[in-house]
Amino acid sequence: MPKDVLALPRFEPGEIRPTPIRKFRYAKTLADELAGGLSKDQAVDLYRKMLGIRTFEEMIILLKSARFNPLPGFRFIGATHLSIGQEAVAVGSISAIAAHDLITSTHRGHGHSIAKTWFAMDAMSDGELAQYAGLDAGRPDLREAALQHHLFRTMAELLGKEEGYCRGRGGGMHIADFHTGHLGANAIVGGSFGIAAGAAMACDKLRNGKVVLCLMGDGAANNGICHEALNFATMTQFQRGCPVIFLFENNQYGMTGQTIGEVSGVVSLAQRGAGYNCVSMHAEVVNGMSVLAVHDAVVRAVEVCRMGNGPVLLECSTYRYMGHSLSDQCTTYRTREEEDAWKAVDAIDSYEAALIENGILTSEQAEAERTRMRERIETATTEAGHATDPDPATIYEGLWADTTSEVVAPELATQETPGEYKPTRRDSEGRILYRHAVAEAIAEEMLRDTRVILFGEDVADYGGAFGATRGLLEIFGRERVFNTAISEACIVGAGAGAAMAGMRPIVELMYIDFILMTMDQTGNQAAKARYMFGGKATVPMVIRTTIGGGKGYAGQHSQSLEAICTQIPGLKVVAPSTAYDVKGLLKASVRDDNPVVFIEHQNLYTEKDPVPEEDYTIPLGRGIVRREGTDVTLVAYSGMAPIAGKAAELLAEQGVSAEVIDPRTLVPLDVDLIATSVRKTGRLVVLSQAPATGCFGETICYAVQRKCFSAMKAPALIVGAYDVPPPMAAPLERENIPTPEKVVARVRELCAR
Ligand SMILES: Cc1ncc(C[n+]2csc(CCOP(=O)(O)OP(=O)(O)O)c2C)c(N)n1
Ligand SMILES: [Mg+2]
Repeated sequence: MPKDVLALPRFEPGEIRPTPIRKFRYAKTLADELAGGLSKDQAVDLYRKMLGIRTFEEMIILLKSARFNPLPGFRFIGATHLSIGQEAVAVGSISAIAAHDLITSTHRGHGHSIAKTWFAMDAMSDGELAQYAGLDAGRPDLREAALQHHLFRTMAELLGKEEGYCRGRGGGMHIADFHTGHLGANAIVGGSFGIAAGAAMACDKLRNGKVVLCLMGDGAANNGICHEALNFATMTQFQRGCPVIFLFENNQYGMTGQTIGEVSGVVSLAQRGAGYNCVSMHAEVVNGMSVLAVHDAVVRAVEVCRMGNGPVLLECSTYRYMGHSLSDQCTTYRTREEEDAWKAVDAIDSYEAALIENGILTSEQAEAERTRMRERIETATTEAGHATDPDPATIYEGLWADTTSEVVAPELATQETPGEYKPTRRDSEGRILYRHAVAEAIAEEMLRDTRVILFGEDVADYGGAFGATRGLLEIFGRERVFNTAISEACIVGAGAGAAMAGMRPIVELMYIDFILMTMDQTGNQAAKARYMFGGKATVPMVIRTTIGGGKGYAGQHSQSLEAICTQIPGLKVVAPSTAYDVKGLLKASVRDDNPVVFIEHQNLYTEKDPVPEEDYTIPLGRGIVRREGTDVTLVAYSGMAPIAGKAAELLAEQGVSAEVIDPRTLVPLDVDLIATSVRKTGRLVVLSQAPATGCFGETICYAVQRKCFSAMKAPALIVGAYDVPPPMAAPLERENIPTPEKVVARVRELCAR
């Protein structure tokens, strides 16, 4: 499919002038806003919410020092990243988005989570609110009680209680409330950029009109995923711009490193917008100490996004009054003079003064607001302190989604495609190639469910580096099959974000070696979201990747890194060895509501076997006996499975009867199938293309020995690669990867014991 823009040689001299970036353009006063339609109630509401955040965080200081009298002896153990001083950013920005819009947040995110759910509750009807907060809809103080409930659940999460928003699995640094559009705080600096970009892309593709507000620290602006996500969101190929607002809450410091003036070369983070698209991402620098200025900027940003012209980059200039955490006394890296200068323009004090000046509140009323807020927070904290500790017996709860998309609503099925779908032509024995099974599985799933999309490097026109997705662009068009930049971290992060926002993405990482570029997004984000957020997030995504080896591609293109994935709870890992299994397992992976790492083997792409044209799935977690035997059990998956088959043939010639098992799925692992076999044969040999030390075979051996140690006639054995990076030279590489002959030799030694 030809690209829209030809890449012709063009050498005309000239200048490229970035669109100017405005700063501090908001020039109105509260009086102007009141004259322009801001109601008195709305004006007070902004004040109340900023007070709510500050008072909440002042309570954390009190708790940390164990001086909150209603909870004598209480030990606060969680993180203490406070946003005191920055309240105008949380309230100003979240007041400007709609209740159904989404946010992502940071380790300093109490304010974001308090504001997001509070504003969302304001927008609920009495019935909705009563249901959400578990209250009686008829009670006269419903809204006040719901607020109290919200503050309680937030504090309960910080204290690690069952009633907390994430059942005490996440704590303050990972608080989320999917019901009100809060996709989660993130303790990895920059961890949410890709998620926000992907969620925004999904909102656009789902045409649900939602905008994503990605709240980030200034320090995060220098993290690699920031660059990848800003580029992802501005890709020219998106016909409608990605509806995401990247909002840098510039409190001047990372932990202690100064963002402007020390650890970056720009004078403003908004300047970065010029590096990403021709409109400088509509970037602006905003006064983050003015709730009205932040509100104004985000209202305009939302408009840009809803018009299909996003993304937008905003930098809100603000300051954190406290240290990075309560263990930081701020004595080494900033001055008292600097702190005082910011406190003199305090967001709450200055706004309160404006409210009084404009006759919205008297100073007595303002004082009463402050007192009332303290009472609310004290009540919420006391109740949270006495809330339920999670039962250790529930430790696994929330890890896996036990649902699938087996049944798809008819309106979600693909009605029309730009091109025609035809199943791959079979040979006379009904066989197709392993790589054709990949494309067929994806096509079938995309037809049955419009939420399934495919993206990654070169997957569209070229069909991926190994041709496994060839033809899908022609059938489904660029809206659903598209290339991304070479941004592995963001490919996975955007997949996770899109999944959290309602799609079912399949993303591709060309080689499993590159998964190391994505480990935060794969291991800390996609894998952990569900558990950390108390079992509420659903992340139905498939990360397709490949193992190579045997082609002289050496250390960075030949590894077998599946154990890196199996080590992280929350990821399912699948590694098929036949075309039949590829189709059935890939389709099951797409339907699974958990993130699945689906590992294909490059050397098997051109192998053929019979694959039905019909729709079928193979349940994840079920292995298969490839060959029956009585003397030894050989376990092998992916590229090692055919090696095990060959070894079994050679062993048979020598009078040794080997049973061959292909687990097909590594997580969950079909331990029972292997243990049943080992009980019969008494011997276990696992083949591993990965270096033997730390390989997934070790996990298999341990799991099986735990089940049937007494039936074993010899210790379990791994025939694996050496503990070296894969070497390039053919003799070295041949030596490194297990061969049938090597397996035979080791099995014979084992049987002779
Ligand atoms: C990837 C990563 N690196 C380092 C840290 C340790 N750390 C936690 S917060 C922080 C500073 C973040 O600065 P910024 O993004 O400006 O947010 P702020 O703390 O100012 O709100 C650091 C270095 C981390 N959590 N994650
Ligand atoms: Mg900062």
